[in-house]
Amino acid sequence: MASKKSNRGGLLLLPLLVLFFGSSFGVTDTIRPRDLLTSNDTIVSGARVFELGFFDDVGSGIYYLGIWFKADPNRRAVWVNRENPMIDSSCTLQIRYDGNLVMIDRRQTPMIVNSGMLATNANTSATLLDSGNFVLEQGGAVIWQSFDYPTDTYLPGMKVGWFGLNTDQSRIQVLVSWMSPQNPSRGLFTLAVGYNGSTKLGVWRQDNVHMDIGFWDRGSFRFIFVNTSDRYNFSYVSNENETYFTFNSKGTDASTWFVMASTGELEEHNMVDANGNISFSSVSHQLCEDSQGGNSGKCLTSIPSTCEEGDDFALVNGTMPSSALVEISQQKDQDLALFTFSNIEVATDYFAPRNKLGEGGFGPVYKGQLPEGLEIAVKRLSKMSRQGLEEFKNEVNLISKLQHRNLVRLLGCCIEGEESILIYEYMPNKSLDSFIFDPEKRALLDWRKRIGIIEGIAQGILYLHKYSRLRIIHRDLKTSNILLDRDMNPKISDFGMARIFGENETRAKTIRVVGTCGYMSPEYAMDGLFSEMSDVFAFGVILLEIVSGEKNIAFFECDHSLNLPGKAWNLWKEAKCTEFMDRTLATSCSHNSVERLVQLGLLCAQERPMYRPTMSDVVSMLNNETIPLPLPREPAFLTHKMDSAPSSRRHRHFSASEMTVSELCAR
Ligand SMILES: *[C@@H]1O[C@H](CO)[C@@H](O)[C@H](O)[C@H]1NC(C)=O
Ligand SMILES: *[C@@H]1O[C@H](CO)[C@@H](O)[C@H](O)[C@H]1NC(C)=O
Ligand SMILES: *[C@@H]1O[C@H](CO)[C@@H](O)[C@H](O)[C@H]1NC(C)=O
Ligand SMILES: *[C@@H]1O[C@H](CO)[C@@H](O)[C@H](O)[C@H]1NC(C)=O
Ligand SMILES: *[C@@H]1O[C@H](CO)[C@@H](O)[C@H](O)[C@H]1NC(C)=O
Ligand SMILES: *[C@@H]1O[C@H](CO)[C@@H](O)[C@H](O)[C@H]1NC(C)=O
Ligand SMILES: *[C@@H]1O[C@H](CO)[C@@H](O)[C@H](O)[C@H]1NC(C)=O
Ligand SMILES: *[C@@H]1O[C@H](CO)[C@@H](O)[C@H](O)[C@H]1NC(C)=O
Ligand SMILES: *[C@@H]1O[C@H](CO)[C@@H](O)[C@H](O)[C@H]1NC(C)=O
Ligand SMILES: *[C@@H]1O[C@H](CO)[C@@H](O)[C@H](O)[C@H]1NC(C)=O
Ligand SMILES: *[C@H]1O[C@H](CO)[C@@H](O)[C@H](O)[C@H]1NC(C)=O
Repeated sequence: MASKKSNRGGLLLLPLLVLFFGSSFGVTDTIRPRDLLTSNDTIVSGARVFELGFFDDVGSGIYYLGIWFKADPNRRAVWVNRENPMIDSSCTLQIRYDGNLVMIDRRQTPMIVNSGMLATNANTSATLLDSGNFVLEQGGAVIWQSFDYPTDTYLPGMKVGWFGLNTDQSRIQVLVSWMSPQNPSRGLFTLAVGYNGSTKLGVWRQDNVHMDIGFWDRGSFRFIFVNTSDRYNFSYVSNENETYFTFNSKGTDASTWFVMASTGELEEHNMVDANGNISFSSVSHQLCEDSQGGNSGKCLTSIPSTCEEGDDFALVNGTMPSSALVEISQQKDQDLALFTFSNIEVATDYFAPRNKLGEGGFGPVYKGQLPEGLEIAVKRLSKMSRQGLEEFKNEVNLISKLQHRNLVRLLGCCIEGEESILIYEYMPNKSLDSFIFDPEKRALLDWRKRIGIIEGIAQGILYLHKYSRLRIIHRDLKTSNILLDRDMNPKISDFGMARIFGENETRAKTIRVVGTCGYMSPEYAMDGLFSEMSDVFAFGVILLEIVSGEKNIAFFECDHSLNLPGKAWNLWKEAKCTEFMDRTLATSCSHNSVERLVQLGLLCAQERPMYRPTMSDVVSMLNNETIPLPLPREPAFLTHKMDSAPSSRRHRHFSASEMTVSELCAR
């Protein structure tokens, strides 16, 4: 309770004032033994920020003990003792003979406010602090505080999370919405941190439908659907004893707090005026209503996010224009938007060649437009020998739940007859390769943008590897699979494809091999072994391509010329990384950071998987310039060790597919 002693200047006058005004609490912030707070009395924190007292649930005759902003004319409570409603205005609050804070109404049954932590002697006092925390102290030490028992309001300094882990008194601290805007009893929605070291904040509905709304991302908190404002500053703590989020307000005259509203929205409120004018602004972190819930276009910004084991999700209703939404199943396990084939035909003008965006590893991609104007990318999967419709649907359904800002969002699918089609959000700026390898457009990506892109890609892969339940290995990371949104943020595409097609099918004739030679790790290309480390390898190559603006060529193609890691190694060794760098970056880069990135790229592209960092290492190294990088080893394929690879092996692995080796790896 660091803030405890602040702003309590009026305290010394207290005995005098009490003498004059009897039981009036208007000028004190503390309740002591023998004080009696009636339903007409309040106490006010030292700097008059908060007020505590009883308030009534209009017209119902029910009184609750609560805390509200002193300046709030509506006295909307930010904390309520919701478990103990008082049944009439005769209610009082006092410190009992045993030191506990009790409320009594005409039933004459004392309700202990600090029931979570009882006093052990009578030497207690209860003080309302300017943070909004109401603390019960015994012998000078805080034994109970309202901040440990939040209601629906997340005030600066409050913690939401898990405590006392590994003890027999572990507890979870959450926000639970009011039943209705007037009724403070427990409502349907809970704001909580996921179990077991989760870095995510989510909203749970009573029926266990759950949606992540924000997450801890390299030292800062991000809301998934709304840009995090700069008014507040979250911190995240996770260790063997506790996992929680807390936040404070930045600046002096602004205050921000959050309310888990009875509608399921998480509202962001701001006090903008030190004069005491409270202005409310609310952000739309809301849980989608399901089809029973009325409906409306209310959750346009809400989409279900990554699921945890055993969780179900709200339907994605309202995220798709209704006319395109041909079927949204109402069953819990099917929350994917299904489109009819004729919808897709209309959207793409019957797959008109002019709408073709490109040819991905799994089939052509078309641009489409839904009647409401939403632009989509339509991937028409090559005819495939599917295991079965249901399995395919399940798989797509799982993939559609992966949500990360560095992954292209899968909006839905269409399965009809021979057709299997995936519908994605449309990325106006095409793919990364269309910029970095283009003599003109490469200049549009300065050093800072490239760093941002590298970091974004790393985040996306880390999410696939580590944080998503599916633990996806992409297996076909390359610059043409990194798409760029309106603001040039990178988004990984095709991330669930390896999974959808299944391991065996990725090697089948009709489908191109997963992996593109320049990005394939030696162990994958030669022996078909893949792991997270093969993605790390591909990431290393992509990183070097982004820095140099040059395309890599596969190690088995480089009979004469040096491949990109080889070239990077030679220049890095001689501390000439700026020669490796894309010339257009000369004015915008910083020398040290070029050096460091090239070294990181080399580490990722090490021949042996055991020498490569994991994706979380990569993210830390990108994030924190002071983390020392290990020294890379000489890339093996530079020394032509790989030349000894028998050509029959190559034959075995590549001839079985129709992968266009020569096209992709043009000498
Ligand atoms: C509270 O104030 C009202 C109006 O002044 C008065 O009628 C009522 O008796 C008071 N109640 C208590 C418990 O003092
Ligand atoms: C009560 O607590 C105060 C500190 O808050 C301490 O100074 C005092 O000695 C205590 N009294 C008794 C009787 O324990
Ligand atoms: C919690 O997470 C750790 C590390 O991820 C894991 O080893 C452990 O089994 C998890 N515990 C539970 C109860 O899920
Ligand atoms: C937030 O959104 C605004 C406008 O869309 C944009 O200019 C700004 O860069 C965004 N901030 C962050 C941190 O993404
Ligand atoms: C954010 O909060 C942390 C922890 O309280 C603090 O160390 C840091 O200085 C704060 N940052 C800003 C910009 O207020
Ligand atoms: C966890 O709690 C134990 C027992 O109170 C303490 O010894 C240990 O230092 C705590 N660990 C952390 C990381 O705070
Ligand atoms: C804001 O506060 C000032 C000073 O107290 C007051 O004059 C003004 O009317 C208030 N504005 C609103 C919208 O309440
Ligand atoms: C990215 O796309 C947006 C929207 O189409 C466009 O305004 C912007 O100019 C593009 N950026 C670049 C660098 O081409
Ligand atoms: C893949 O093929 C191998 C060898 O043909 C077979 O043993 C294995 O069961 C197949 N795996 C799947 C998932 O079909
Ligand atoms: C960066 O890394 C150094 C060395 O490992 C560590 O001491 C420091 O705390 C890290 N900084 C941040 C912000 O994580
Ligand atoms: C959501 O789905 C329900 C039931 O399928 C439908 O009645 C409602 O119109 C849909 N809402 C939107 C915005 O598409």
